[in-house]
This record gives sequence, structure tokens and C-alpha cells, in this order.
Amino acid sequence: MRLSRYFLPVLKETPAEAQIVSHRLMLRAGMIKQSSAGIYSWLPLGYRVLRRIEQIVHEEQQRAGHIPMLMPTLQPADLWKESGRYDAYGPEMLRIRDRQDRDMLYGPTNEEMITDIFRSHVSSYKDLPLTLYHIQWKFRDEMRPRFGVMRGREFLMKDGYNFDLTKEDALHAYNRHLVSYLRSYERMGLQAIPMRADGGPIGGDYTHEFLVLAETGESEVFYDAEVADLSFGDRDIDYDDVADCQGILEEFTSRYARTDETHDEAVFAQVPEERRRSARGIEVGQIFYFGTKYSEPLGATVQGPDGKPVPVHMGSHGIGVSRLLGAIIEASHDDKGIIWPEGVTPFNVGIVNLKQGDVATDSACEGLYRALAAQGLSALYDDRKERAGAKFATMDLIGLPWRITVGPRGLGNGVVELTSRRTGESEEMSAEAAVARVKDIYAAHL
Ligand code: 5CA
Repeated sequence: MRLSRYFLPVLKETPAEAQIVSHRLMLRAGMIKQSSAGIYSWLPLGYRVLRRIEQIVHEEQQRAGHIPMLMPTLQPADLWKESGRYDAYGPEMLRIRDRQDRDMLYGPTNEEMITDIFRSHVSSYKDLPLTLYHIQWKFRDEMRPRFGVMRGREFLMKDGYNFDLTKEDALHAYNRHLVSYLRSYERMGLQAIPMRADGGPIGGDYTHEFLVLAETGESEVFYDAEVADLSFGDRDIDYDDVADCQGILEEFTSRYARTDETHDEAVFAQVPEERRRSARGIEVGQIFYFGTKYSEPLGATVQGPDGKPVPVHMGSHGIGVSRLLGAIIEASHDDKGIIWPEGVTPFNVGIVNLKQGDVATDSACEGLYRALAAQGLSALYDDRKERAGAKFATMDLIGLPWRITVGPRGLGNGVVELTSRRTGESEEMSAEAAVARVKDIYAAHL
């Protein structure tokens, strides 16, 4: 993408309404624009990151054997009356009446709708196990929408639902979700710690929230310092291997790690004092096993092996896709701007032309731009007639992890400069070597 033809409305001033750094940087970098409280347009740069995050979530869900689909945002109230949640959900639910006077609602989550789909089409235990998911906009009329996309009213969520014959099978689905979530967050450059949580309006005895530690997080958390040293890494996992998935659950959840809703001082006191930590965290996902809570009232039963109808065991599992942009920025920025992890960056590399209009420099930049594209790498080429300082400031603000700087002096010596946004370190090399290096860096992320 050539910056001269792109739409990147960066702001010079820090917007007064933004209280936390991720919100400030998303506004300043021209990623989002608020349309009303807690509702945003995704401008091109923000949209690119949102799509990257979605793609990682899709890939990891499908790796775990979960099946993508798409349900609507508007739902009939009748389904929620059947489950008993229509009244219980309270003022967070946006209720709408259509021209035929039918009660509708903008979905805050989809347990009822997916259970309805299930009961209409699945009748035998032989069709189980089944896990369906979608990535769709949700609406929750939050009392205090704030911090930009962190606590929105309209937000993008991945929600997945498993249907199993037995509790044991459903717990395996729970474990698969835990593993796939660990992998997803790590690909986004994040450490998200699974913590014991409370079921809330979704319900259920087994539930973990995934928290990214950050001072600006809305949740108070208590944990054993050892959990912060765990990482999933690049190990291979067979999602059908029940014992393997269970082993990973135990590895990541056996130490003390709880949100304030389930925190227990007496149990926490058993953690050696030097390892006890309390901090704040951003909840980027939650998994639930809730048994037959929805399948019983909605009549989602299958014919079991003995011919008798049994309600299916279910769980639901959510990732805060749009919230993740805020969480990633909270975890990865400096005083100049955002520092995108390679896994989610909107463009792989920025090209800064130090002397726009100089024939040799322009042609070197064009060549580089094409060479990167030929390798499947995306570049944002700053081809504007701006001062070098302004170009660097924009690149630093929008946070592409790698920048290639091209100027007449370097070209005279046959070199360009490759700079890491994270460390600020630069290295001179030929344009071909820079392309090869960037390709290597991204090999693990493409
Ligand atoms: N049905 C279940 C799981 S599919 C569910 O709705 N879970 S949830 O309520 O925990 O939401 C899943 C994730 O969505 C949360 O972990 C959080 O990351 C994100 N989320 C929830 N509310 C908001 C909000 N107001 N703004 C942005 N993200 C949100």
C-alpha cells in the first residue's frame, strides 16, 4: 500500500477523552472512530489488525477440529424466553421490536440460537462430538462503556459451542478450547493466563478466564508467580488425545490463579509468600462447561446408544476479538506509539523514502515494494512528500515492527537500513538482503 493513496487519518493531538494508552494510540494512529458511546467504525489500519486477529482465531479453532459458521446478530426473543434468560439478562440486552410487533434482540451471546440449530438437525449420539463456532458482532448495553474497544457496547467476539454425549467428552472439549486459546494468544504475541473465574449469566461450574496482565486491566487478579513463567511454545498437539489435552490443562491451571470473584485468601496463603502476586488483568477470553443448562429447557436431546433420549452436555467458549487490539497495545507500546507483534501487524514492513522525487531513490523504493510483495509480504510505503522526521514519527506511531529506510546516501553505498521498532536497532544491508531478512522473520508467522 502506498501511503499517499491510503486512508490513515493520524491525529497530532492526544484526544482528551481517552484515559488509557491503547485507546489514545488507536485514535491517534487513525485505527478507529467512535460513532456513539462504545460503538466504533474500524478505519482501514484498525480493520487490518482486526482481520489478522480473526484469522489467527479461525486457524487455531479449525486446527482444534472446531467448525466455522455464521449466525445473525438479531435474534428472536422467543428463544430466550424458552431458556428463561430473556428476563434474567437485564438491561444489558438491547431489545428491539420489528414492524410486525415481534420481540427481537441484538445478540449478546448465542447459546440459545446454537442450541436451537442443534435440536433441529441433530438427533443421534452418532453425530457427536460436535463443536461449532462463529465470529460475529455482539451488543451489550454496558453501563459504562469505556477504554475504547476494551469495553465496547458493540464488539466482535468469537464464540464456540460444544455438544457432547457425556460430561467426560464435554470436558475434553473444554480442554481443547483451553489449549487452542493458549496457542492463539501466543501467536498474537500475548501471554494470557487462564484463571479460575465465576460463571456469571452464562453459568456453569467449570470456567476459566484468560487474563493479560496490565495495570489498566479491569479485573483484579491473584496468582502464583510461577504461572507467569509458563508458555505453550511451538509444541505439537494432537487435539484428539484426551490425556495430552488434560495434561496441558493441568500444567496451566494447577497453580493458584484466580480473579477477585473466586479469590480465596485461605487457599492463596498456601502459596509461598515470595511467589504471591496481586495485579490487574484484561480478560481476553473465557471458557465454560455448563452441562445441560441450555439443552434441558430447550429440549436439545439425542438418542443415546441405548435408544433413550439424553440431553447433550454443552459448553461455550469466547474470545474478545476486538478487545484484543486494546490488550495487545497495552502490552506492547512505548512513548512513541504502538509496537505490533509480528503475528498481528497490519503491514509486515514500512518503507520510508527519505527523498521523494529523487529518481534513483524513488525507483529503489518501488523495486523494494515489488520485491516484498513477490515474497508475499505486505509493505506500507511512505511515498509522501514529507520531511524524514514526520515519516519516522508516523511509522513509530502506527507501530510496524520493521522499517526499511531508503535514501540517496545509502544507495550510493548500495545499502538500505533495516530497523526494528522494538529495539530501535538498525542495520545496513543491500535491498535484496533486507527482503530476505524480513522474509525470514515472518516465516514463522505466515
Ligand atoms: N457465551 C460466552 C462464551 S462464548 C460469553 O459470552 N462469554 S463472555 O461473556 O466471557 O465473553 C467472551 C469475551 O468477550 C470476554 O472474555 C471478553 O474478552 C469479550 N467481551 C465481553 N464483553 C465485552 C465488551 N463489552 N467489549 C469488548 N469485549 C467484550
